Amino acid sequence: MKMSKGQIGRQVLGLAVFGIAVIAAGSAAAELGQPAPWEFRLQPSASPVMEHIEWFHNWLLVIITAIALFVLALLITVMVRFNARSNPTPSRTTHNTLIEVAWTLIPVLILVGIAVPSFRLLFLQLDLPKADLTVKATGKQWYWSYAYPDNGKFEFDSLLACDESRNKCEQPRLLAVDNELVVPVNKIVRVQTTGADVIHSFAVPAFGIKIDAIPGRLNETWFKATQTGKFRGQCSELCGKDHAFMPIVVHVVTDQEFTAWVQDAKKKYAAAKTDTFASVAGAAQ
Ligand SMILES: [Cu+2]
Repeated sequence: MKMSKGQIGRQVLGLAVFGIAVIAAGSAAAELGQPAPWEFRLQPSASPVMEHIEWFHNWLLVIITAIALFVLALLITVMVRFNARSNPTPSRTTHNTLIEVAWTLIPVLILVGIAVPSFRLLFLQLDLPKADLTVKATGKQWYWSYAYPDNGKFEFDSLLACDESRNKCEQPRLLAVDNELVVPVNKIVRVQTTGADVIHSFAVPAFGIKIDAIPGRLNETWFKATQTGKFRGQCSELCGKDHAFMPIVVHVVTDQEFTAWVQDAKKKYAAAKTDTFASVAGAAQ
């Protein structure tokens, strides 16, 4: 099928309009703590670590865009100015000290410009600040159990809610649970993860955390939620047939709400499993 210039123009215009619409929808639909249709950017951040990740992501985007444009410009120059027709007798130059020093030094400087903020981010993620609260998340086939070792030692299971069709549920499909992990706002929460059967992974995009939950090991990460609300994540390690059905919901509340919730939770989940707390205490030593 042959297309006229006008038809091609209209198709290109159509694609451009579609592209802009997708970008606009992606940014407009961004909702705190959960994914949105057509979203292609990072979820809005709600923790200092995620803010840093977002900044680093944007910084890398600037660098790679500049490099790609520079290489493209070099390629076009070579193709246009130095092809056999426009440049029939090529120069026989083999060395240029200035250019050789430049193409060694500039990439080194670019790498240093990437490495410094990258290490700073790694330290921020891995160097746990003094925690106000510890929660232990145990990945199980296929749900999470949460334990609160310092707030009265209780533990409960968090199972998928709303697993029927989307119409029957007010909450986002496959991202809602019956018992949410509740934490106070602006407090440093240490998350310890382990697996009861196979490897799972505890991930909440808005907090910038993703950490494997491995049987026989206790992994640690931390977050400080800077806003109240519900923040949703999913198990991020293929862990079996219901891997897609073990979401994570962190409900961030005010201090007073948290204290009240702990009082209720202690009664509700009174049958705490002592072995869980023994392992948390053992790992802390
Ligand atoms: Cu899992």
